Amino acid sequence: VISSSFTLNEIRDTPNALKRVIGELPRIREIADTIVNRGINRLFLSGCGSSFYAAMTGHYVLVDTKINALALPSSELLFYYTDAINSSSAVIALSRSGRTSETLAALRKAKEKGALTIGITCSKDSPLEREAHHSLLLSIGEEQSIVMTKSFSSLALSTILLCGEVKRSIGKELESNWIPENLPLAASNILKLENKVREIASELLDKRTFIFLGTGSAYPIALEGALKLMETSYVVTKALHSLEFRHGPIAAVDKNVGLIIIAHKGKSSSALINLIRDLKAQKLVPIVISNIEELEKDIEIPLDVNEALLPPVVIIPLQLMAYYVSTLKGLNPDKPRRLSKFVGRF
Ligand code: F1P
Repeated sequence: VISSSFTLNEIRDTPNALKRVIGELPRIREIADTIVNRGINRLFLSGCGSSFYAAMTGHYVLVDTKINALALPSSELLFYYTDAINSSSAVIALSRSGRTSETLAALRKAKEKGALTIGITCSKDSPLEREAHHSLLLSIGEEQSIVMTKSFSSLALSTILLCGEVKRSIGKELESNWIPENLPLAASNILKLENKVREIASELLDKRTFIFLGTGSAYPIALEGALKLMETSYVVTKALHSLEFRHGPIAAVDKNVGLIIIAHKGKSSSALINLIRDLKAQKLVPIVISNIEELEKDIEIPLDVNEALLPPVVIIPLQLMAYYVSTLKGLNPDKPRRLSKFVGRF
């Protein structure tokens, strides 16, 4: 195991990055007010790869409002949705580098169509930062790693907060368990489970396929956890909405398949408890990441806040798992084959 890995250091730096993002709340409120004052009724949340999954996390915050929020990969937004973009739309484009080709193309098209454009990026003076009508720069320290870790958590948190502030700005009260301030400490606490995650990873080295399950805001985490493992460990992975697992995919599972479920406390808790019980009855024993009291857990999520706020913290054990599966297999997660920090043309 390489001890000087960028990736590992960057995962460990997530609590600081999350503090930085929370420090941006005044700017985030300003942007949210701009969106609401413009009378926006349709919000497109967009990015590529990990940035797309970060964009997805914001969507859940607005489902109970009159704003129609839709998360799409930038390419899909560009190819199939531009006819739906007009001056009542806002496009929120996320990109660590601020240079991803599809994301920039979608942003430019949206501007042409009269939409309000918001860029969220970690890269100062990048085209995204310069060209969006309003941009939010996340100064979380350079991320050297090719795969996104603390930048994913930061982009996700900023999007969740932005959608939360949009909700507040249209006059909807945020729930009493909307406590983003608790996230940095929870991130530090979950990082203390690193040795446990490493142990779990060491038992997964012979698996050829992995299935990640999550409901609601844990679904983008399942997607990002699955992506992290593919990028670092070159295994085939799939993410599903948890209950969809029983509608077909369960047939394909055998001892070569690793099964991981993020069972977070919220609207689907009791269904998840039943699902896990049924799986165990069929001798399918998933790795359980959870903050539901009644469940036996492999990794406990040390956080009890609104479920929409969980993604930036809950992704951490999955990032560590990807890191350790990769290094224990003798691979180098700092340099995944065929990948570069961003894709510059399509
Ligand atoms: C997006 C991204 C990364 C991925 C890969 C290529 O980059 O898809 O998520 O790890 O290395 O680029 P960005 O738009 O966030 O800079």
